[in-house]
Amino acid sequence: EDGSQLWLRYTPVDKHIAQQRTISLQAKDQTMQLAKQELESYWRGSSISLRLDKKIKKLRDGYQIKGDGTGVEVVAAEPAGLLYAAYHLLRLQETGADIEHLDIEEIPDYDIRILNHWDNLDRTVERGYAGYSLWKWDELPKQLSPRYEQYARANASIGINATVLNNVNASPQILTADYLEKVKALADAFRKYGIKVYLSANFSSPKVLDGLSDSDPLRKEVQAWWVAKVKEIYTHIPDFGGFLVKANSEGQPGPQDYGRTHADGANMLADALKPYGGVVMWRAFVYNPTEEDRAKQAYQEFVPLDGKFRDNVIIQIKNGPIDFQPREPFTPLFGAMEKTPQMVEFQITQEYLGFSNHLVYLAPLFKETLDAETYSQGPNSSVARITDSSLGNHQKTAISAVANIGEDTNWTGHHFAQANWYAFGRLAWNHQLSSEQIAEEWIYQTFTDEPNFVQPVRQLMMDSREAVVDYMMPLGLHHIFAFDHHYGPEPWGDRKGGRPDWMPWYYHNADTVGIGFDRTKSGSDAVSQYHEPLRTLYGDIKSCPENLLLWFHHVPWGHTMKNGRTLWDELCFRYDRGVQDVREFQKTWDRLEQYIDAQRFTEVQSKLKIQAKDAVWWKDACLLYFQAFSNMPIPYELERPIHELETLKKIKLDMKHHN
Ligand code: BDP
Repeated sequence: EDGSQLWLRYTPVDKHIAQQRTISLQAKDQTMQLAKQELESYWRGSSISLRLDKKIKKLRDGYQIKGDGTGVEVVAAEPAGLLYAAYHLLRLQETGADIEHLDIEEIPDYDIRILNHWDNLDRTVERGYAGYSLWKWDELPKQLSPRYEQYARANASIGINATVLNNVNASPQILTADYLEKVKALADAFRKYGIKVYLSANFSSPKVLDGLSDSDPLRKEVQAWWVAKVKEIYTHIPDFGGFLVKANSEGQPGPQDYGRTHADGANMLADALKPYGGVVMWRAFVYNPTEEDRAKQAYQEFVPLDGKFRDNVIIQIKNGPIDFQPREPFTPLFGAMEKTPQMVEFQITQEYLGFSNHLVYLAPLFKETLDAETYSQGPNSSVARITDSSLGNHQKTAISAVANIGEDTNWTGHHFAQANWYAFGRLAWNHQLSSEQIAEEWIYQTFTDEPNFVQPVRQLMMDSREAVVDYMMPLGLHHIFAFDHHYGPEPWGDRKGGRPDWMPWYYHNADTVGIGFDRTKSGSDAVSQYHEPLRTLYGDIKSCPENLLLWFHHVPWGHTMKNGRTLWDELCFRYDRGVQDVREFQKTWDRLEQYIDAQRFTEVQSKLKIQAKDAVWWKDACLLYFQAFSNMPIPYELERPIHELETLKKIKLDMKHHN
């Protein structure tokens, strides 16, 4: 067991069973045929009839399943719906549900459920920790790796229906005729699994690829270039999804290079895509090294543009206002642009969460954002309801996440990182599913249904996100990572001449008085970007949730926390708790050896050792460094540091990210 099968470890049904039941379908469509094939190979229940009824439009690409004990009837309005139903039936079977008596209707919460690959054309993956890119550009379009189809199947099995193939820091080359041939080959391989291909577009492409004097979106020549390019793409790929764009952000080109707005840029691309039904996902991840708090900048830049975007533009917004930290409040831009479709961008790849070394189950993090109340239209205005179009009436809804997939045999580097890919797909389909349920389904299908294994592993997964928050950045601390690679701690980090908003001190502000970022009215006033009652709740040190305290406040070391401890003591306890949690994960895991295969058992065991060491590294580095400001002892009942701060400061990791 090397993890290559992911959660798709179905055993083929024996001939005897197969002869006793039929899977019937009247259709030639290849997606529907695939649904039939999957059931023929693996379904152990009674006969199934699969039917397409285009009239039941409300189902979109969902399905209805009815089973009365003698047979199962599946209806969908689109071919992909039948495929998703087939995988749902197999999921029920593999998780031990009753597969004969069924009365199910499932309609996905989002139209576009999309992975963002940060894959470069040289096959390095930005912030990727599972080896090189899956896409073998040099072999394409002639040679097709078998993994393309396996990848598509895995996605389809959890309802993911779209993928952006290349990095948001996009090479213009992806839009050349040569590369479009290669992209077409991938699109062709994915199509029957219901997956549409999208591309990240470099805003300067007209200038770089065809020598136009500039890429000004208001110039006719530039607009015509995009119209022609889009036409070329659609002749290759008639169901092409559209563009994802990172513009005027971290050095990427964009409309502002020509004094134009994000809306001008997005609309030019949207107009070119419109005749084909394509969409533009325009990222709101923008910030500059100015006097203004980085956390406020996306809101300041985008809110004034509300109502100015074409209806096939969706603003893609990271879950938190800074950058995929272990914990952030939701980005206040959600719910602040009533006339503009918005989508969440999560990060499945663990850039800030221990790469593929740490076991961190991300469903609770995803749900924390989706369930977050924005109060934009009073109560019941969660991020989920804003983005799934329950509030407002948007043409197409979407949800995205940066993939953690690479060439590694087990796809994601850590066996448990597969669960985060799985969880994203399941939540994109139904954001009401609980993290526990998703974890449990995944464990059943990936490992075993043995309750003595399922229960403790589910608990371990559920505890893992709080553990990483505790040993890295408790109480609202953020971005105190080592420069650039973002793996280990570097709260002391400072680069001469470097951008302040990339330096840890910018975020923690530790001094002899206290620690934390004052985002209240007396500070950067980022709290004011939130609707009431959040503005008041976050803005008052007495009511601010403690897990976000240092995000919103600069708090004196001696401040009394809810449990009576001082802030300093509580910080020490949290770091220590994170370390103890990982130690517990190790004990839990070691007890489970008898239930699973040796390979995956030992591989996870070794990763937990790294995680335990890293947790102590984080704790010692942060506490020893902050102690120089607090001047208080680490509470004596806690384990003592085992590192010297000066030694930790010298650690240099060879973990340059590929950019
Ligand atoms: C940050 C990454 C950087 C990405 C950037 C982005 O450090 O590599 O290019 O986000 O999302 O998290 O554009």
